[in-house]
Amino acid sequence: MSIYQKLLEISKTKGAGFLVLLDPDKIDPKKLREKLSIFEESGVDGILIGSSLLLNTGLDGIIKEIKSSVNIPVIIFPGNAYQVSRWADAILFLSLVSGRNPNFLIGEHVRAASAIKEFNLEAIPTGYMIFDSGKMTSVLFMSDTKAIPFDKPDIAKTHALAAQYLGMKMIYLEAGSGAKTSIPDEVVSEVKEYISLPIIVGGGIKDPQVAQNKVKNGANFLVLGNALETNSDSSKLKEMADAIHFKTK
Ligand code: 1GP
Repeated sequence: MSIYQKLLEISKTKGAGFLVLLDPDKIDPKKLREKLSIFEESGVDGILIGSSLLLNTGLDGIIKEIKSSVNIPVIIFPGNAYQVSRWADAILFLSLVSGRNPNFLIGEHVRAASAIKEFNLEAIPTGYMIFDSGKMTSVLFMSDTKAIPFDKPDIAKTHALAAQYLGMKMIYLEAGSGAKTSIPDEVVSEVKEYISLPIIVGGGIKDPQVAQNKVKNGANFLVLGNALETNSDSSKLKEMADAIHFKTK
């Protein structure tokens, strides 16, 4: 079964998937294995790895280590064409459709394509949409694009639909890592009603109730990064996983 199929299955059986984003620059190698086993035990469904700006040159080694520690999918969430590794299960092949920067619509993709083929890495075409959470996030700065305002759901809907017509298999609604405010529930539900693709929501989600509301409004996957870097004890994680998987509880 492809990783994409596996993700769809998770969303179907659990109501939504809980994905954790690991930023290679913030990983403490001494604590990685322990952290990963807590993730898996607590009900995390998959690991995303990548960063808008990556300083660490050891991505391959980190992914290899993650893969040897967990049985859940390990998926690259790349900030550019250098973030490709043969050790991952798949890569979100992101096209930054909310922007008009050709480099992130097709440029980095061309640079990465031959390595993805050589590594036999599953590419999951994903329409990536950045929203304005009221703060200049790394992804917005590094991509040199404009963000969609939270109060313009029509702009969000039509971008998502265009991405669907372009053949994307998923839509990622991104408030940016460390965003002050996560994507509003109304934006999630309006996009959900307008398109037929699975929706990933990330950026600024810290609270289980906030996460659950996104699922109730149509999110198929939630991505958490920052909140788990500071607090990843197993009871908090379990609480978050239960909130996201509430349909099966
Ligand atoms: C960023 O959506 C992810 O790409 C996660 O964001 O770090 O704010 O959880 P946080």
